[in-house]
Amino acid sequence: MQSTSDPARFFRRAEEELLELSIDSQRADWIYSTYINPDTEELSSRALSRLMQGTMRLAKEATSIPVSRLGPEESRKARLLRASLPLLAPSDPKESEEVARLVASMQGRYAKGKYAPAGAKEPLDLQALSHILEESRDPRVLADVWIGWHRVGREMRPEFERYVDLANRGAREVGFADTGAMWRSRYDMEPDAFAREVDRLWAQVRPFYESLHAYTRTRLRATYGPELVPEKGPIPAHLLGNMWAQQWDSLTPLLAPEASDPGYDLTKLLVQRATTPTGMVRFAEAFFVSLGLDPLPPTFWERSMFVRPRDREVVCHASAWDVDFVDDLRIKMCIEITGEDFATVHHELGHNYYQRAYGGLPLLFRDGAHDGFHEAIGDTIGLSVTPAYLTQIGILSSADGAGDDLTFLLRRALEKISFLPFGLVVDRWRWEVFSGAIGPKDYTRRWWELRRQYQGVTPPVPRDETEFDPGAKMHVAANVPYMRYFLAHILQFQFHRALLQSAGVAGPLHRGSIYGSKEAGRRLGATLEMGARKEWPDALETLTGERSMNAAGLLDYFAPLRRWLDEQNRGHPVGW
Ligand code: X8Z
Ligand code: ZN
Repeated sequence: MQSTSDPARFFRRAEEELLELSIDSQRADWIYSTYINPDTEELSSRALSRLMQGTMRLAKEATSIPVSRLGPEESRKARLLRASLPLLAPSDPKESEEVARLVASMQGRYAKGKYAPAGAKEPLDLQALSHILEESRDPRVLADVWIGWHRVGREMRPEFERYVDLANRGAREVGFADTGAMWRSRYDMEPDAFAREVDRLWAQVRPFYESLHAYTRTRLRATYGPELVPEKGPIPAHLLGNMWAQQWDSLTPLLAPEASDPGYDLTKLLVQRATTPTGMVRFAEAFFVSLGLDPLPPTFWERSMFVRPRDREVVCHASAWDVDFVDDLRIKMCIEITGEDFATVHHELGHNYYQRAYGGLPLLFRDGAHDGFHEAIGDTIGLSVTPAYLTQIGILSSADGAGDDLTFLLRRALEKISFLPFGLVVDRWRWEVFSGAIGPKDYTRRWWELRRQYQGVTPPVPRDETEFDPGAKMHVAANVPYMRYFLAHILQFQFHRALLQSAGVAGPLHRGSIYGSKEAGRRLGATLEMGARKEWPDALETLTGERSMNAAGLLDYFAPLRRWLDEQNRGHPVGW
């Protein structure tokens, strides 16, 4: 038992202990994620279990300190401590190890998932299956690949049911209604108020999404015929160029108007100039350095995983790490030389630069202002990857052509706007699961009800409860909260607009880049350094001058496309 009679001393000790447990857990998790086998699975589960138990004990002790004895920073620490992990286990060590093992096992199943489509010589992994979804226009091939991948969820189902039960009991021990309420408590407002906040933001962007959806449906109907694509109803999810229909930009060639100038193809340009995986990361680092931030430490280049190893199973889903919570920064990614991965390396380095900027704060403040900020930083930089920027750094030559504004915006909207309802659905579903509003016999049914309601998509074939389709998404299998990405997709445009302004860049938002702007870099740096020390409206104000999240930047960015889409939709039904 640590003494709680001196709050300052209690938090100093608690943070010391947590740091040690967290580093142990990170190291074990890194080894597991880059070399999946039964031993690493066991070691990482045990380290996570110890971290959960320590966190649980300290969180309980912190609540026993009378509120009147806590200074403002200490009461913030006490609040953050209770919800510092996305998973808490019951304090019984057996159950704590069990839930840690369940999550490691589900994540491992997902990472090792494979399917051999009809005619393939060998089973393909998710990356290879995803390429088929992006490139093929044969609906039978698309359905086969889609159905094949979704089998990965099946074996997880019993594990998932048990994990929900154990995780909820852990969250309840520290006073949350359930794990979903614990996740929603991380936004400096009541969990219910946060749910309303998300609805408010969705209402701002929904009409635009519906417009994009209607246009996409009309074009897909022309491609695949009225038997497959209804005039008024939802779009079959396997036709949208992505396993979860969360990002439709691979359909750009199909959806761009005939007379349009698509301009350059970033994938081709990168391949032509023989860009290496390390080279991709160097480009992203150079952007941050142009803003006045420091280059990444040598250990980043030595310890990161940039490519899929040939001889072992790894978690390929991209992630950014700070193993010692100071500057042992790393990314883990199976980089391919594509425009999509070019964006993803910027996304990941956004996490690393954030981690480094807050690395000097007390441990409990070493986090984003909220997790949507964390996800938005690298994407904000990605919005500055414009044709003018690519020309400036020599990737694009004047001969390649920058393309027209409309096609550029359409591609961006298919990448970012299509994502919004998916970003919302994953945790709307999980919040209901954790609260008990839906039970195991309704998991898959409710998943599709929500996906139909928000995204306007349907599965290629009827689904039933022998399937577990949510488990075919990494963040569900690995217990990673998802609402952060919805927030980030709105925030990044708010950030982009504000940073362009501080950089003194005028003109349309989609053409502007903050590359090389020390002033934008200062604002960004000042925000990152705040970590989670202050409530997020303070961080938002530092970055943008505003204190509430809103979609004005997003709507402004896409305004010309929005007008054009509404014109194209004239005479066609909108909605489903
Ligand atoms: O998981 C990610 C990042 C790592 S934090 C690559 N993203 C979400 C996803 O892939 O589903 C980025 C956008 C949404
Ligand atoms: Zn991320």
